[in-house]
Amino acid sequence: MWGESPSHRLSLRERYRAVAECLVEAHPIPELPAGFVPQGIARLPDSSTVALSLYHDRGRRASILVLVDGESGTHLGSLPLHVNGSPLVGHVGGIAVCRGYLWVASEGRLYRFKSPSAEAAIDGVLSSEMSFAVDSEADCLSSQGDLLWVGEFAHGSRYRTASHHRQNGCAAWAAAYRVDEAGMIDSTATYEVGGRSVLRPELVVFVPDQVQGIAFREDFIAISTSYGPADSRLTVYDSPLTQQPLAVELHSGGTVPGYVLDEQKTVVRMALPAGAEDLEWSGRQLLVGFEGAARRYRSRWSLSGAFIEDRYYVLDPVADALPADGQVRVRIDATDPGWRPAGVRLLPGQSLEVRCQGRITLQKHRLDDYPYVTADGQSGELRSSSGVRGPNGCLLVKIGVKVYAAGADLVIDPETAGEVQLAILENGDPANNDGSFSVELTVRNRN
Ligand SMILES: [Ca+2]
Ligand SMILES: [Ca+2]
Repeated sequence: MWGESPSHRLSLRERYRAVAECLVEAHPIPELPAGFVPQGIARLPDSSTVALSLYHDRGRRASILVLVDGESGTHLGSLPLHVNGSPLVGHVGGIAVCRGYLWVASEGRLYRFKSPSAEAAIDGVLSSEMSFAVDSEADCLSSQGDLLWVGEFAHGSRYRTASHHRQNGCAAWAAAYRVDEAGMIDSTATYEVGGRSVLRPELVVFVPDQVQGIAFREDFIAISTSYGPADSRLTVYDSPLTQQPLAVELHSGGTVPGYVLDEQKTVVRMALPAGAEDLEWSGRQLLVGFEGAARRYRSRWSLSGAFIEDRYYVLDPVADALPADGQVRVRIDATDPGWRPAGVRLLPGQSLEVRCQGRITLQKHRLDDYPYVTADGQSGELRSSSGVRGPNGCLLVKIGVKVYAAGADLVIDPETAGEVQLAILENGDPANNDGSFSVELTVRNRN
């Protein structure tokens, strides 16, 4: 009943073909028979454990965090959530891991917890001593580097967001808060919204209504939208964050940079079973949980024809949107030391091979001036950064050599992603350049 059956698998394929085609794995969500309702999802820093947050349908018991072994699907344990010694009886709509802490978004606040270990889940509770008021109901949560993205649910007049969240035809926003190395929100500026003093976000993205989950990568933003027993929708957009931002006016009078999700820039769109909730990217995989199998909804939604899903999914939805291995050849005028776009966009999970052809002699060799370049460059040997983030999210590849010889090559395996730009460090010596110098870039998909 509560577990998976072969017929279940078959009907998933029949009803949600796109999901079945990108489904990597699915494991049962624990604690549904006890009356808990799934909301948040994230992977713990050890990356093999998946955590979900659930609230209780009678609202008197502490909301819980359940830990599941991501490979076997084994339920490792359940931890009641406490705040300042009292049970957290909140909606716990989203969770994420950032700076080594587990963060829970619930009813207008972000709660910081120590990230639990599988051992800690055997008994005991998970306690938070720190929380932050944010400018929304905080219905879902995801992390992107040191940013926490807090999303909110909007629907009709019952779930209406603050007026400054509704712009450019959008019903709601997701707001980013930066977490510093000590695990504190890196913002002390506050302003008043609806009688609450909230932290000022660093940037915002305007989103449609019915958002239950939102997750950010360098290149893509994924949202899950759902309401009631109807099919949910998963939409993946090209990230608008490299565009020119709007200046969004806050209640305090200040402004914050804002971006708008562009429906024209939809990469993937697919139907999901009813009750899709919080999201999280894990590399190129996307985690999503469902609330439709909770005791609160299960029978009622079944009668309405909903597909009841009692598992969480790990999807690989952007495989088709990632470019295949490919080569680009870039000619470089060696007498011009400026930056130039290489016509390559590197995505997370990809590496870049740089192969130089032709010959170039540089006029000066002040390699010490370039912190990403080793200073012991031998003649004919390629030296470069491993890829440095530049302005507007571009990836800067500085080429620092005395002399390039044909066939010198290098693999750049960046942590980050973005447009690739190339630069020669110094002016080339015209007397020693025959103009044939070029760089061949090959993008490789890891794993
Ligand atoms: Ca929710
Ligand atoms: Ca999440």
